[in-house]
Parts: sequence; C-alpha cells; structure tokens
Amino acid sequence: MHKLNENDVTPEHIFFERRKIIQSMGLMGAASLLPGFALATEKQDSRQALDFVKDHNPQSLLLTPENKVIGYNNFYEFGVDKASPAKYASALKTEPWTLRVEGEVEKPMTFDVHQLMQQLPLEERIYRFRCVEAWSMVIPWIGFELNKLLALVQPTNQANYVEFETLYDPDSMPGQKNHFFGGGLIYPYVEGLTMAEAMHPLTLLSVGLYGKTLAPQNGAPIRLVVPWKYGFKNIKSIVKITLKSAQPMTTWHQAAPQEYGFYANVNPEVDHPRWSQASERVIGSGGLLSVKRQPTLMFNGYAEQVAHLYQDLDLRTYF
Ligand SMILES: Nc1nc2c(c(=O)[nH]1)N[C@H]1C(S)=C(S)[C@@H](COP(=O)(O)O)O[C@H]1N2
Ligand SMILES: [Mo]
Repeated sequence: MHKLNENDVTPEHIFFERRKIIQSMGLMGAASLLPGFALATEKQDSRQALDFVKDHNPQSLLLTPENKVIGYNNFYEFGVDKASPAKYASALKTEPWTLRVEGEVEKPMTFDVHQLMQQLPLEERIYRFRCVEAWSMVIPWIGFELNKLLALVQPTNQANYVEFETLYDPDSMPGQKNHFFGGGLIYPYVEGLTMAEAMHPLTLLSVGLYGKTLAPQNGAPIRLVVPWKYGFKNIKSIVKITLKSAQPMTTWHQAAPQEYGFYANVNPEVDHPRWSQASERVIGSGGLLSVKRQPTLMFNGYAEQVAHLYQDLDLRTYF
C-alpha cells in the first residue's frame, strides 16, 4: 500500500489549504471564482462543524468537490432527478430526531441522534462511493462504526440480518405523497444487511461529510455508508433499525427483483440487466463534459477487507 510522506500533497490538503486562504483573505464571497467550490460555500450555513478524528487518506483518493456531493443526489423522497434533493430536502426537519433500535436485541433502545453524536467518538472516512447507475464519487464521510451502536443494544443469537428504515412523512417528502414524483417506489424506503456486513468495521452510520453535519439531501441527520456496495444500499435519514432472524425485503429489490439484489456488492463482472457495470463515470472536479471514466474495482476497491464475507456465495446468483 502507498505510504504518505511529507512531500505528498493530497487533494484533501489542497481543499483545506484553499479554504484557509480564502477565509484569511476575507474573501468567502469570491469563492465562486474557484472551480468546484461555488455552491458549497453558499449552502453550508445550515450545517454545523463537527469534532472528529481526521482520516489520513491512505489511498490518496481524489475527493469529489463538496458542491457536487451536496448537489448531485439520489433521494427519491424528494424527486427522481439529481438536482431535486438539493432543491426540496430543506423541508426535512432533522432536529429533534429519534432513532429506534429493536427486534432481536437484548436491550431495545430509542436514541436522540444529536445526543448520540456527542456520545460516540466521530471519525472521518474517505471512501469510494459507486452508484448502481455507473457513476462514482469519493466522499469524506464523518460518523461511527455501526457495530458500536449495535454493541449498545446487544444483538441476540437470532439476529442474522439488520433492517433499516427511512422516515415516513409525506408532508415533508413530496415523493411519498405523489407516486410519480417519488419514482414509483414503495415507502418508507427500507434497506438491509447481513449481520456480518453490519458488524464489519468499514460499515458506518454517517452524520456528516466535509467536516460538517449532513445536508438534508445527503440523508441528515443519520444515514448508512457501506463502501463496497452500490449506492442504493446507503439508506438516508434513518428512523428505525430492526435486527431480524430472516432476510428483510428491501425497497429496490421489491421494485425490480431481477435488477437489484439484496447483496448489491459492487462487481464489475456482473452487469446490470440493462447496462454494464465494468466501468464508471467519475464525478470529480471537471465539468460534465470532461467527466472521465475508470474501470470499476471488485467490491469497489475494498476486496481485501470484505471478500472473505462472500467466499461461499455465487456472486452471479446472489447479486
Ligand atoms: N431514503 C433513501 N435513501 C437513499 C436513496 C433514496 O432514494 N431514498 N437513494 C440511494 C441511492 S440510489 C444513492 S446512489 C445514494 C446517494 O447518496 P448521496 O446523494 O448522498 O450521494 O443514496 C441512497 N439512499
Ligand atoms: Mo444509486
């Protein structure tokens, strides 16, 4: 693995240096002159700074600019096009927010998410993010390992799966009120993991990105991040986690079972029935026309850490 030394200038350093310079010059308003920086500075006001242990970016991944992370989203509760969530999700009231954890656990608990953020130490994780629609980003998430939360509720030995549920609130989520606006999905949005996936140290509950609390369009105040799986597994604005003995039914699998499996591990060798998964459009700092393509990596580049979870599984059948 590539080791960082003092001469390495990571993209992340460039980002923070740039911000420092702009702030020290009192020129935040002039930030729009810098490519890939304009929207972020205007929209970050509602988000609060977080205390967290910083990632070293060991793989020197080039970050997707913040304005694209918060401006190019999938959150069908707020409409199906990529710009809709940033437009409409500010209607979501994210404080106070309770997260219920129940099912196959010794101690069912209801958490106040903002208290939980004080209680569990937060860390940054710079992860690749690969959407099933064959585009990708690199995002500096902030959060804690899901296994830390599960330890508090003490799973029973019947707990084989973990089910996650998004808020159901048609008054603030127009996609839940109007079937077509919401892309025809059945709500609330539900996702699931096996217990082994949920306990894996790469699996995060995220409460922030780029140094601050999550924007509503990214799933504030708390959402799942599983970096070796397609984007749709990364369920947003979670209100309930239920540990189960049987595999849960999940939203996209229910909508189109032949296209979206339960596992949804990033796999360049198994195509989506309607398109190839062998390569991806990188959402980076370039304009939409200069978007580069790169080959997709097995398990999205995390094979070393997670391949063992699937060694007895036929990944064509269990896609
Ligand atoms: N509740 C909910 N969670 C969701 C979605 C959604 O429509 N509703 N879309 C998923 C999809 S398809 C993707 S690619 C990611 C996008 O996350 P981002 O907008 O933060 O990049 O969120 C996932 N989580
Ligand atoms: Mo996605």
